[in-house]
Amino acid sequence: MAEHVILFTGPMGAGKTTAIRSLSEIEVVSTEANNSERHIVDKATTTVALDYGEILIDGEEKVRLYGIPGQKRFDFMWAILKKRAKGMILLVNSDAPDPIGQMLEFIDDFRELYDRGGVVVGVSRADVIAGPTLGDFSEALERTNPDLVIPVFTVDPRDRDQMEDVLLVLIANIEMRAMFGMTTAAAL
Ligand SMILES: Nc1nc2c(ncn2[C@@H]2O[C@H](COP(=O)(O)OP(=O)(O)OP(=O)(O)O)[C@@H](O)[C@H]2O)c(=O)[nH]1
Ligand SMILES: [Mg+2]
Repeated sequence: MAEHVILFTGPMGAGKTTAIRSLSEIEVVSTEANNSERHIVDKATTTVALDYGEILIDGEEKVRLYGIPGQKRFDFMWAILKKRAKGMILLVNSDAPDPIGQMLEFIDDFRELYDRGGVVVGVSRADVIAGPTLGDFSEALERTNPDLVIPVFTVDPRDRDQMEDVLLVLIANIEMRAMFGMTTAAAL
């Protein structure tokens, strides 16, 4: 059975845990703790280690969904989680202080997931604040990483159908790049 390992990355409050809960067909493993940084992102809990869920695509391809903690102080988990993943959904919330800067930082930090599979960007919380446009995100990507092809979408992580569309675009992208020999192998 074909299998994919996808990592959800992005800053605190972008909706990684929410997205995995929307998509997963098994009970999600979460590691939420009280958020002591409510002055930065006002929500009750934050991920301190990882999220894990699973979904079957087309009834035969198992997709393992992992989420990172957004806070940098837990970035030791980033190194562990990025080892096996072969693709990334990078969520960036429109209401982050510098959403485009955040996106570019995460692309740099998780660049190997592009090389191994592929990356899509989902801009969340676009209903909360009128932040940069999708064009602004794409232009910044093209300017800083002209060799990468990364689709950018607006997405609401609370909406299962929207998340599934983004996931299917990523999987198609990964499979296409693998078929053309454009990807590298993951470390074991
Ligand atoms: N209005 C609105 N709310 C959203 C949207 N996306 C996510 N949210 C809410 O924003 C919050 C996101 O929280 P989490 O899913 O915990 O975010 P996270 O990325 O896992 O954050 P950390 O684990 O702390 O890094 C939740 O309360 C969601 O319901 C959106 O597009 N619109
Ligand atoms: Mg989380």
